[in-house]
Amino acid sequence: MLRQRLIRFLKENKGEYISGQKLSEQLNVSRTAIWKHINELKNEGYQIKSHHKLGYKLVSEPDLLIYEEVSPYLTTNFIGKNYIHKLTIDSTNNLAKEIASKVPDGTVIIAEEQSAGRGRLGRSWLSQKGCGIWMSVILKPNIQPQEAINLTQVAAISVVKAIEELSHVENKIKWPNDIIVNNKKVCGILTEMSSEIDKINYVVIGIGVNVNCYNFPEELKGKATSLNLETNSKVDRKKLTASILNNLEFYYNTYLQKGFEYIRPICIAKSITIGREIKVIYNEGEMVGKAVTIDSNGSLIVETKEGKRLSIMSGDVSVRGLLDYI
Ligand code: BT5
Repeated sequence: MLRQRLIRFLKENKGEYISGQKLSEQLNVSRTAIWKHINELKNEGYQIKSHHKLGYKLVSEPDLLIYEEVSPYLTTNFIGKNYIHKLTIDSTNNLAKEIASKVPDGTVIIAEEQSAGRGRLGRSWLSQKGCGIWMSVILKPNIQPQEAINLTQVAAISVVKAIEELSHVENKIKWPNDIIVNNKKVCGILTEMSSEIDKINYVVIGIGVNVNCYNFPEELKGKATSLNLETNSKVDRKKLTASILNNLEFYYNTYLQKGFEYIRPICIAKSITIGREIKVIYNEGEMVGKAVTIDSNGSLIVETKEGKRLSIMSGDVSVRGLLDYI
């Protein structure tokens, strides 16, 4: 694509003028086409200086999670090869579900802002403009539908590793789908699926990370945080997005090839839930016990006061001393 090649070329020569003539020769298009694309890029937030004799000089790129900005850091083979970026959207998971059957495995949908971001069980997910990573990944694994819950764990460890790489802050998984930094939630994962009895059509993994967000509404102040707030420094959203996707592809492949057993130790090591008293809320009621481990299916094993061991596949878990333990 011309646009991508133009951006790459400008970036390679960042801070230096390149003549329109040279650009048109290198990219094999007319100078008018270059001029048109440069204007488009300027409208999108690229700061490009134009000089009638010297040509064009890239001064800075916008803080947008567009493909051209994220892909230089991507090392994946299939995740993110098809990449859809929106400035604003209701929910990336909604669009993902709409198009999943028509797009390739590994398609990524990412938005700068969601007007109706969703959590589990009809809850909402605050997704303010330009400060977080709000994205969905469409996967088409050849596994049984009941195994799909493991993919939430695969995504969770991928986010944990990416945050460690980019932000060097300790972060842990509150089983099954929250990432916690300093006792507050920095990321939530929403996995949705379309399946038949023994076949998955697709899985959508929705990942929301508060990266450089500061203004949380009153009702979230005690329980939500961002990487920026916890580390006092701005985190590069582009690199973090790519790192989450790179890690996701790695752990997803590992899971598919070697099974959950292979990633289970990481899930356990990175769990903030295990070893603590928890309350599990089901449809039918609630239960208090100690989280002891994650078993080979990815279920959380809870031991009651009476010493009875129960295995929990899903449900709302609150951890004593954390967030919303009531
Ligand atoms: C989740 O649900 O944590 C799943 C969040 C998934 C969000 C991603 S963003 C991209 C994709 N598109 C979507 O529409 N969704 C996915 P749950 O465990 O049910 O937690 C929801 C609860 O987290 C809410 O009821 C709030 O209490 C809290 N919450 C809402 N927004 C938050 C935020 N930005 N940061 C931290 N906590 C938040």
